[in-house]
Formats: sequence, structure tokens, C-alpha cells
Amino acid sequence: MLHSQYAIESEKYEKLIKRKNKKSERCNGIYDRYEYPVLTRDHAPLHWKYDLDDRTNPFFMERLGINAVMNSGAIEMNGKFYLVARVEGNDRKSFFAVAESDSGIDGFRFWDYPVRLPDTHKEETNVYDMRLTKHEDGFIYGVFCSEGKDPDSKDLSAAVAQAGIVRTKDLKTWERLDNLVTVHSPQQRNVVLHPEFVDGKYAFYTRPMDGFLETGSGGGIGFGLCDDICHAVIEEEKIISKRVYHTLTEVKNGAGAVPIKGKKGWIHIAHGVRGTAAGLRYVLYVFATDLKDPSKVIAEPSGVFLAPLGKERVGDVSNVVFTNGAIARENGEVYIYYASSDTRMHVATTTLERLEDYAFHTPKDPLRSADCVAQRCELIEKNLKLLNRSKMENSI
Ligand code: M1P
Repeated sequence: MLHSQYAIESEKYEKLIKRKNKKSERCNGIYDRYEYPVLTRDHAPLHWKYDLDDRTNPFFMERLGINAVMNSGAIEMNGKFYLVARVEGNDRKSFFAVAESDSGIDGFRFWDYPVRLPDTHKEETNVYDMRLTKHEDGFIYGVFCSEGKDPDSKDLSAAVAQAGIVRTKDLKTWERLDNLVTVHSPQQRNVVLHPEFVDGKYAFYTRPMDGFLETGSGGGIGFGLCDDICHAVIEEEKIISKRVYHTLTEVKNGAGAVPIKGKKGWIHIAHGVRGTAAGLRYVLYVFATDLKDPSKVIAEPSGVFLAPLGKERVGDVSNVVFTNGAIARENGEVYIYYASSDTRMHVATTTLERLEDYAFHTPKDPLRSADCVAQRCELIEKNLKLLNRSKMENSI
């Protein structure tokens, strides 16, 4: 028999899914943030967690709990918003699941079953952080981190990270392709497929790493081309967004959402990591690349684009925001999906026009305090002149 507690929990669940989201008070003119997360572990359907049968689960216990819902790929299909979320079970294994919404800011509901990726790589223990690329070849590609234990190390926590690749047309049936091979980088995470061919080839943003956690000699976000997406091999990676001393990318960085095509360039929303006494701090930053040559950086606005605020600052891995999905609609609206502290998903909304204004008119980081003060004084001087003029005009 269906457990009597199911109806009670179900009512709470429906209330959560149907809760309307609200814009937070305007903070910076660049984007709007929202009061509620769009996906949390409580959005996981009850039938994923409980055995609903009162004979086999008399206490209505969660048998397979969900710990977190985070880093999600994003795509629009037939006017609906889809997130392919990283769902982490209580067993610490992540999997992918599709959540669908009409508005993109609330009402996200998971499909009945998680994604069943073809299990073709037996060394793979964990999968996470899928980027969804609607490619001009007609497929939707999912590029994700495929992680397994390092077979050559005695250290129990030593792991190997590779970029797994799948493709689909409907988010239901997935075809697994070979993992990406980067000839000069032993490990990869945060790999993103560019949506268009470049010189007739598939183009990837990579993040060369020496080890699993440390990027080591890997100098930042790389770019590389390959001929065959089914057996993707990148011979050369060119570093396009570098790690820089005393900036938000000092420790490491990584490509985030699939770049958004603007009028002046490709807009990239990436993450940068710096070390602090409280551990690593992950924030988002933006750069733009040339429309014809997406490996050429043409704008680098200074500093943080989006950082964890308030409740976002606390979670399983605190002081982290991370994005691997954004939706740019034909009408110019942009929905940026980001996770906070490896725990839950949020949305920030903006427009392509604003994003381009941000990318191309935010001054560059002058990299030294003295020069930053000079840069700020220039702004202050301009503003004070304007304020004085306006005061005089109003007093006439
Ligand atoms: O814990 C923060 C993030 O850490 C990793 O990012 P990176 O490879 O740049 O260190 C990822 O595992 C990501 O999933 C996670 O959110």
C-alpha cells in the first residue's frame, strides 16, 4: 500500500515547485538576482528518495537520499527551459537529471528518471558538471567531467579527470562518444564545446591540468581544435584566459557557460579561483572573444562578475559560485544559471545588450593598487563634475 505520509510530503513538495520566484532588490545594473534558488535537493522527486510502500518502509525513511543539486548545463528547447543538473546522492556519487520549467526562474520540475548515460567507461566512478552545446552540426552535445581513481597512485584520494562527451537531440536518448584526448594535458575539467565550427573543425575550451586538483603548469583556459567529434583529439591548446597574480584567477580558472554570441564578440562567463585563509574562493568573471576567431580575447572587464552573497556563501563547499549553463533567448534575454557553494542552483537574469555593455565598457584591471586608485579617481572626478553641474542647473 502507498504510505500515508506520501500525501503529506507530496503537498509540501508541490508547494515548493509552484512557489513563484521574486527578483531581489537591484544590486548592480548588470543582472537581477532572485530570492529563491531554482533547484535544491528538496526539488528531487519523492519517488527518487523514498520507498513509498508502507510494508517495506513503515517509517517512511529516505532510502536513497539526495545531498545536493548544483552545477547545471542549460538549454532552451521549444520555448521551454531545461537544466541538466548535477545531482549528488547521499552516497557522494553525482548523476545527471533533466529539470524543466516554463519561465526559467521558477517551476523547475525534474523528469521522472535521471539521465541514464551509456556506461561505456568502466574506470569512471563519478560524472559531473555537464555543459550543453547546441552545435551547428544539429546535435546537442553534453561535455562533462568523467572521474576515476588514479590507477598509478597509492593515495586513496588521487583521481584522474577527463572530459566525457555525449550527444542527443532530445535530452532523452544519449549517445556516448570517446572521451576527449588532449595530447599535452594529462587531466581535464571544465571543458566546453564551442557552438560553431572554427576553420571547419570542432572547437573546445579546455582547462589543462597536471593533477586532479592543481592546475600546476596549466596556465588558464585553453582553446583547441579537433577534426572528429566521435574520437576527439586536441593536439595543441592555446591559453586564452590566463591565471594572473593577485587577481581572482590566481589559483585557477575554468570555462563556464557555453559562450554567448553577441554583436561585438563571444561573451564568456567563466570561474576564477583564489586562495584565502578560509580556503578557496570561487567567483564568476567575464571575457569576450572575437566573433571570427573565438581564441582571440578582445575584452577583459576587471574583477568579479558574480560572487556568492548572503546564504549563497554557505554550503558543502562554502564561498563558491560556479556556472556551467546560460540560456540566451532570441529576444535578447539571458538567463545565467549558477550554483552556490556546491549545494543549490540559482538564476540571474540580464540581456545580451547589458552583457555586451558590461564586457566592453567595464575598465580593465590595471593589476596594481596605485593604478586602481588612479582608475577610480578618474571615475570620481567625472562624477563629481556631473553632480556639481546638475546642482548648479537645479539652483538656477
Ligand atoms: O568545489 C568547487 C568546484 O570545484 C571544481 O572546479 P575546478 O575544477 O575549477 O576546481 C569542480 O569540481 C566543480 O564541480 C566544483 O563546483
